[in-house]
Amino acid sequence: MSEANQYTADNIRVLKGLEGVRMRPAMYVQGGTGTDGYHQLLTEIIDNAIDEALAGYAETVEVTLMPDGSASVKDDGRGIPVEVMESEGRPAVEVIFTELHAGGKFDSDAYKVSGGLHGVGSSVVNALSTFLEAEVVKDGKLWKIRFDQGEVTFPTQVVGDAPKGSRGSRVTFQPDPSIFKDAASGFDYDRIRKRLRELAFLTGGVRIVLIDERGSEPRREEFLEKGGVAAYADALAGDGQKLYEAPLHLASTTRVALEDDAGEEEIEVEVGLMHTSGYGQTIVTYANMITNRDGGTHLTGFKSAYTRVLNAYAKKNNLIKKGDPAPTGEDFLEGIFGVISVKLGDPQFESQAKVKLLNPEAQSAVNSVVYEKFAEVLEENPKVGKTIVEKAAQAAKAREAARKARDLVRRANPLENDELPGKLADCSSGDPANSEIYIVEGDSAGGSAKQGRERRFQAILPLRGKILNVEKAQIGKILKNAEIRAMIAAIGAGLEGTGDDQHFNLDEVRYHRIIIMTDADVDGSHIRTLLLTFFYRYMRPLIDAGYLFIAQPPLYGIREGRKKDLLYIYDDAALKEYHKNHRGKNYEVQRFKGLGEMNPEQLWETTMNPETRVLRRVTIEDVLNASETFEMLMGNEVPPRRAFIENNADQAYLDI
Ligand code: TSJ
Repeated sequence: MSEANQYTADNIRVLKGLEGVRMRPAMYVQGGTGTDGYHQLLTEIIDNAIDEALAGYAETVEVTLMPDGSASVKDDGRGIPVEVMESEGRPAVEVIFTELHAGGKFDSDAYKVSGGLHGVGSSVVNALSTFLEAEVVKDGKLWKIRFDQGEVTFPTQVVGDAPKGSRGSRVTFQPDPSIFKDAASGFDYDRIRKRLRELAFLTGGVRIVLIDERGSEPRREEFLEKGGVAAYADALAGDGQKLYEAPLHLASTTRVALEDDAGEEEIEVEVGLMHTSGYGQTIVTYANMITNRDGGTHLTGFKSAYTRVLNAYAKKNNLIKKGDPAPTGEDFLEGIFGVISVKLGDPQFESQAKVKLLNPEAQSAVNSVVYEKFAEVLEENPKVGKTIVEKAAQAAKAREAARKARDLVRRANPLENDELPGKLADCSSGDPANSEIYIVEGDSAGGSAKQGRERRFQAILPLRGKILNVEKAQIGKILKNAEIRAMIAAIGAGLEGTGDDQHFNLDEVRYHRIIIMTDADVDGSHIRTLLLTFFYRYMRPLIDAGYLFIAQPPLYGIREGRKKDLLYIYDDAALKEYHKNHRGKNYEVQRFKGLGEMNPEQLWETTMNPETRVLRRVTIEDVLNASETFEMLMGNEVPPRRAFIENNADQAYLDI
């Protein structure tokens, strides 16, 4: 082939590749063509800039959301290479944005710890964008290349001079709305903000700026977390009572053997810890900056080394009194806030959603780093070691005491016998698959629900007032709480996570739809959060099985003129829409503050009738997002908790 023919053939091959991406976008973008996939494009570009910073060449990464739906990502690094690549006969920057498998130097070891789509990523973004522009500043020159629908429309060239000493890359792109049809609302500021805040913690020292140019006033926020994962753990602990001053930071890069004699690999391990006087366990895990909500090998490696170090430390320093129960691994973890971050070459996950890390080498890496560094930290900070062990010893004693108490009251304990709670209005069907239970806030709404329900398959359990925050109470106290006992007894399948031999048995669940129904106000969302936390900690299989739901009562009732029937409106967006379409303003809007404001018929009609109601199935993500810890940390509002709940009460469980 002549050189010219070779070039043409190459171009055709490239276009075919990108055409394939446009034809089957969901095959190339995790998250598909909806809102998730749309944001994944931005994540991919951001990760490339973050990589440059992590490699030590850039200090700042800036993300700007534009009024035309485009986004721009800028760094002050070395600049995307623009020189013509010998192997390809084209500028590197063009290859990066057009070759599905950008090979060679871009797959190099130094450049592959990003959480993005790796290699294929940037070209996939290009293929799915109406336009993409890359600007590169290096050696005093500004370079530019532009693509429209993936095709080069402005070839790589110098377009001007750049200020002396300036350098970096900027990529601007606009996701193609004809591909992302379900992502009409564009980039979600809060979602991106949350990710950037997370990245600031995970990169420890990279300055990340978010600018929104879409509103009437531009908005700008800066994230910089020099303390890295330790600052992250500290922030997670929030205003909980901390057991020592400075969060612990364990970090090292270690070389571990791969399985099947596949050689060795360097793995970067970073752990941040803060212990509190609370009773919950919050450990968040990341592989290559992707969160893994089900943990995996890194978490396993952490727990075993952590327990080993503390056991050895307690023994060596005689910290457990003779006759006292020995703390278990779980006891040592009581009240902990932790962040585990690993960076490895070829992360393997259990599912597409990357919820669980599988690499065995990550387990040995975390294990060895934590074993060495945690032991060192305790040696250097004997007060910290003593405090952690004393807290665990306390936990072990409390666990023992709770077990003894439970043994004593076993007869009268609704956890172990079949007696149903008095306030439960059970349904008559005995078939769990066709039975549902409404857990209702307040006796009065409970009363309406009892009257309004379809008795055959709908059971009602009213709860009185606030429910216990299970994150802040010891198991013995949790098991004594009347509201919690009533729920356990009504659901009928026990509970787990109590640190002894009890288990939750999904097969024994008496209702396959468990529906949380709370008021649409601040207290209502707080109660809902507490209930979600309870189900997450003690009946998680219920959530995994998809049995847990949130009822969606209407927020407003609209009376039009003299019409007798109310028109129900379920969210603020719908109300806005209604206002827009009814400018005569001959109608009256009533806001339902509580379920109690509806009579039994209304409650049935709007919220309980399976033919017309909308239920929201609860996912693990919902629970994690709703947990107070994450709200306080990642939420947007300044007096964090209540304001956040208030602002997001109606959105907290929407899949956005
Ligand atoms: F995604 C992307 F490719 F479009 C992209 C890349 C987007 C953004 C916003 C930044 C980047 C990027 C890439 N910033 N910095 C770099 N650096 C390199 O690609 C680079 C530069 C120099 C050398 C070298 O060996 O001299 C190597 C690399 C990988």
